[in-house]
Formats: sequence, C-alpha cells, structure tokens
Amino acid sequence: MKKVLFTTVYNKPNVVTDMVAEHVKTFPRAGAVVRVSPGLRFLKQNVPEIEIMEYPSLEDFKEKIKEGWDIVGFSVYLYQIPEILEMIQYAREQGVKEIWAGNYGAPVPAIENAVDRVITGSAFNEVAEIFGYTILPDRIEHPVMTATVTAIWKIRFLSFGILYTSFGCPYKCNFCQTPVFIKDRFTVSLESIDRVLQYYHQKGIRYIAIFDETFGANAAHYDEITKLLAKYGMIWAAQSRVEIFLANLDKWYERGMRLPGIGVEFMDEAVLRDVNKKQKIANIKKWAELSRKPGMFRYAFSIIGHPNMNRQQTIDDAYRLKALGFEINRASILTPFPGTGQWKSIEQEFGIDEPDLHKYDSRNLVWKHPTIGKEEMLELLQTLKTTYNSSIKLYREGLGRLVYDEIKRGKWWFFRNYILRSIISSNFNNDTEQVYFPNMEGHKTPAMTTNIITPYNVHHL
Ligand code: B12
Ligand code: SF4
Repeated sequence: MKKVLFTTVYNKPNVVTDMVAEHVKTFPRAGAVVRVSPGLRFLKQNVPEIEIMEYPSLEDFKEKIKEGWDIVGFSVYLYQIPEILEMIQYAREQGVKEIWAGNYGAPVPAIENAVDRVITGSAFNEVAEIFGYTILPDRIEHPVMTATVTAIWKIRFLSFGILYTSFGCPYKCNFCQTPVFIKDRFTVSLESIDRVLQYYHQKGIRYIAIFDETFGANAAHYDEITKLLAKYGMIWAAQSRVEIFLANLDKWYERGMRLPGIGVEFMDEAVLRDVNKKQKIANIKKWAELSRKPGMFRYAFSIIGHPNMNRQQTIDDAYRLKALGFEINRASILTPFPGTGQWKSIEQEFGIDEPDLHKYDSRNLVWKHPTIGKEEMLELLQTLKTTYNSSIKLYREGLGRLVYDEIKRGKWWFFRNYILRSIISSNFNNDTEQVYFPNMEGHKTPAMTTNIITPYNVHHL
C-alpha cells in the first residue's frame, strides 16, 4: 500500500487564526484558535489510509518526511504559499517521489509549477483512488473537530464542536472563490453528522460552530440538521444569507441557533449589485430588528475598499452598519482571489501589484485602489475594528446575551449544563488529538466498478 502524507503549512505566528481576538484589538482579550484542518480531517475520515499533520512545527515536519513517503500532499491557502514552497523544496531534497497540492490556494502558477499534481474541489475520490476505491457520493462522513475559547489569562472557557455539512454554494458573488473552486455541490451524510454530534455531546460539548458558507441553502438537508442540533441540545453558530435567516428565524431559534452571522459586505445597494451579491439593504435592517431576541449574539461581516468608495464613503458605510446594533462586526479588506470575476476585473482596471503572497489574507490592500493608499487602508481597517468592537462590549454582550438572558428566563439549569459543564469539559478536551470513526457500511466501492463521481448526482442541492 502506498504511503501518503498530507499536511498543512508549518506553524508560525499568524498561521492559525484566533477567531475571536482577530476582531477585538483591546484588552482583556478572549480567543478561539482553530488548530485543526477541516479539509485534512475530512479526507482522513473518508480515506483512512492517509496520514495527516495539522500545523506541525517545521522540525516535526522535517522529521516526518524522513520516514519516506510515496506521495506528500500540501493543503494550501494563498497567504501561506512562501512557507509551503519551502516545505515542498525540503520534501524534494529528501527524495519524495510525488508531490500534490489541494485547497483554495493550490491552483495558482507558483504552486502548479512546484508540484506534480494540483487537485481542485473536494478531492475525496482523487485521494481514494490511490488506494483503489471511490467514495459513494451520499456517504461522505464527518470527522471530529473541536476548538476552545479561552478568556482572560488563557483560562479555558468552553470547547466547541466544528460542523461542516455541505460543500459549495449556489450563489455567485463575484468576489467569492467558493462557487469557482467547488463546482459539484453535495451534502455530508446525515447519519455521520448524527454520529459526530453524539460524540461531541458525550464529551460534554454543548456549543457548535458551523463552518458552512451558506447554511440553509438546501432546505430539506438543513431541516434535518437543525433537528439533530436540537436533539442534542446544542447552542449553535452558523453563517448564511440574510433572506435564508429571515425565512427560518423562529424555527432555528427554537432549535438552538444563538450566534447567526451574515455577510452584509456593503451597506450600499449599487455596490452590492456591482459585486453580484443579490441582497437587499431593507432585509438586513429587518434582520437586525427581528433577530434581537433573548440569548442571540449576532455577527455581521463587511468588506472595505470597494473601488467606487473613497475614504469618507467607507467610513459612512461602516457607521451605517454599526447603527444596526449587531453584537460583533467583522471587517476585511477587499482582496481579489484567483479564479473569481473580481480578480479579472480588478486586474484589468486597476492592477494587482502586491508581490508578497502573505498579504493575500483580506487584511491588506494588494491592488491599486483608485483613491485609498495601502497604508491608509490598513489604518482605516484598524480604526474600524476598534470603532465596531471592544473587549468590554464583547464580554458584556457575549455573557449578557448567552448567559444572563437564559437565567432571566428562569433556566437555572442552563448555568449547570452550559456553563459549569462546559468549563470543566473544555479542560479535558484536546483539540489537536485526532479522533476518527470506523467507516460506515456502504461507504466505498472499488474504483473500477463505478462511474467516477464527478459530478455528484445524488444529494444534489
Ligand atoms: C471556516 C473558514 C475559516 C475559519 C477556520 C479556518 C481554519 N483554520 O481552518 C476561520 C474563521 C478561523 C477562518 C479564518 C480565515 N480565513 Co477562512 N475560511 C473558512 C471557510 C468558510 C471554510 C473552510 C472549511 O473549513 N472548509 C471545509 C473543508 C472540509 O473543506 P476544505 O478546507 O476546502 O478542504 C477540502 C478541499 O479543499 C480538499 N483539500 C484540502 N486540503 C487538501 C490537501 C490536498 C493534498 C488535497 C489533495 C486536497 C485538499 O479536500 C478537503 C475535503 O474535501 C473558507 C471558505 C471555503 N469555501 O472554503 C474560508 C477561506 C478558507 N478563508 C480564507 C481566508 C483568507 C481566511 C483568513 C485569512 C481571513 C481573515 N482575514 O481573517 C483567516 C485566516 C485563516 C487561518 N490562518 O486559519 C480564504 C482563503 C483564500 C485562499 N485562496 O487562500 C477562504 C477560501 C475564503 C475566501 N475565498 O476568502 N476561515
Ligand atoms: S459570498 Fe456567500 S453567498 Fe456569495 S457565493 Fe460566496 S459563499 Fe455563496
């Protein structure tokens, strides 16, 4: 059997992001670092023959390579490419015969020229075929993935389970890589989602962060998932489009949704039309009003730096969003990503001029904005982050909404089940430990006997 190792980039400051501290720049800071690689955990759960490393130290990676591998694969994001190239060079020097690259940062010339094979999309079957089988399209299994929120002095506060239930998105916003990269949309097996939720529940986990890009895009699938979340008494976070949230607000609230996030992007309809985000400002306002319910901690994502907006228009836009009163706002700088419509139009009209790939992380201006300079944009982002959010507000609103509101409603058991239990169990939870389930029956089929499963034709959204 072939020896296959897949890895993320090696770990160094700023490689793994703190989901909470990223947006709050003042003291005292809370944090939630995601140390798992959802992509590699999914591949390993479904193709157990491979070995994976998640954000290893450079030394550990080098030691591992020396064990001798037939194929070494890298999970690449754009802003990690310089480090990935360093790792590829080392693997070549150690005589690795075949090098692969996958994930959103892989299909670019810098990587294509350095490796033997670039895989786009979900990659399950390309990887399974190494071992002579394919995975049945409706049998993609969910792995275990957790992360932990720490509060002041890094005290462990709660661990949450990560859930990712459907690949791809039916919309086509022109700045977004998702519809370009994942062409074949499909859902994760419900049975395996039930299994992982049961596992989280047994571990004392009562909070779930759903990483789906557009939660609820397939009504039937999501109805089942929200029922499962309610069955295990989970409090959950999900991000979606405003009209999907509006259509499901009451039902999902009853089923435990407490941290909904929407991509507002811009508070200007002309700009929204320009980026093909078909969304009405009136709906965002309606959502801001209707979703203000006990226990709800809502977040909104926005983008600064659209070419049609100058400094003052950007600030005005930010204040229009702030006025809606979401509990946390997250702003990023408009960054063209390869393969998207926006990449082409910005390259042609203005020029993408940043040679340092580390900066393609939505925190830097990598192209020539017509009226705002690179330094000025950075300063604007920092100012807006502190305008939007403060640690005190985060603690006050976070604890107030998630804890006090429930206790006020007479749910004293909430304190026992969702606070005490969470603090205790998070201190026994190791996010970096890899846990996998045995594959379910009917999970795979020999490669020769089926059609290769692209495009997925079962569970098509
Ligand atoms: C959840 C998420 C996060 C989470 C968790 C990230 C993490 N550490 O895992 C949080 C909120 C922390 C986050 C933060 C950021 N994110 Co983010 N995030 C996502 C999101 C929405 C889903 C990723 C995910 O979990 N997918 C589920 C897994 C199962 O799928 P997958 O990762 O694609 O892996 C599959 C395939 O790609 C493939 N594959 C993966 N690796 C490999 C390797 C090999 C060898 C092979 C063959 C195949 C393969 O197989 C996997 C199974 O099918 C994506 C958008 C998207 N559509 O993917 C953006 C995305 C990954 N994020 C992005 C960015 C820019 C960021 C930030 C820099 C933004 C910021 N300014 O804060 C930070 C930094 C991230 C970091 N350093 O950790 C970009 C990356 C762009 C790029 N081209 O590199 C994306 C693609 C969104 C976008 N286009 O803007 N993010
Ligand atoms: S921004 Fe959201 S809704 Fe638009 S294409 Fe991307 S994932 Fe889909």
